Amino acid sequence: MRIKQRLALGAGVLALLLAPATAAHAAPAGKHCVVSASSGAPMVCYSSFTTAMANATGGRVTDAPANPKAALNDEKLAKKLNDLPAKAPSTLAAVSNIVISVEYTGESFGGSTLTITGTHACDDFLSPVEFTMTSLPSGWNDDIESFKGFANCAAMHFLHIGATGPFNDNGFFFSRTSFPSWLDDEVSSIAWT
Ligand SMILES: [Ca+2]
Ligand SMILES: [Ca+2]
Repeated sequence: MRIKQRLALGAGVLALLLAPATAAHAAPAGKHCVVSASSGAPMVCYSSFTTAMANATGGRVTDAPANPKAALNDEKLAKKLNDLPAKAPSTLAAVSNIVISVEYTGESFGGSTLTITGTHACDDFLSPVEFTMTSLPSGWNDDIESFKGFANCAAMHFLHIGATGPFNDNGFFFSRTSFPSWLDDEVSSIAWT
């Protein structure tokens, strides 16, 4: 079994253990942003998650559910996003239009969203790390409470900027419905592998 397959099983068990009863924080509503982990282009925000996802994918996924919580429980959407790396880009899609994760301001995929794109899928190995965001875009520092990875990318969320140091959550996950209390609303950088 490859390392990341074991990781997927472990994350599933952990997700059950961490399943929250209620949202701990009131998340700002109606903001759906897209940013590249690779290009350095500025973040762009939309009022609609469907529009954000269409832009994140270069027009290849135009029918994402408007409710981002429903969207992340939608296996058809997950399959479309996970299949993006294998598809030839359309004339609209840039090479960077692969969704590697969706970050949420609320627990259990609630609240506002930050869709993060990369140039390719992640491989099956934890090392090397494919993408690193050493700080988060404006308004997103210390505001993330859950996330889901795509394109085979597992993420490690860090307490501080720089994606280094001992105070990270010590593991890569494909999805988390909540973070431990010391990292809840405290994420300041992210790495994907
Ligand atoms: Ca922090
Ligand atoms: Ca890797």
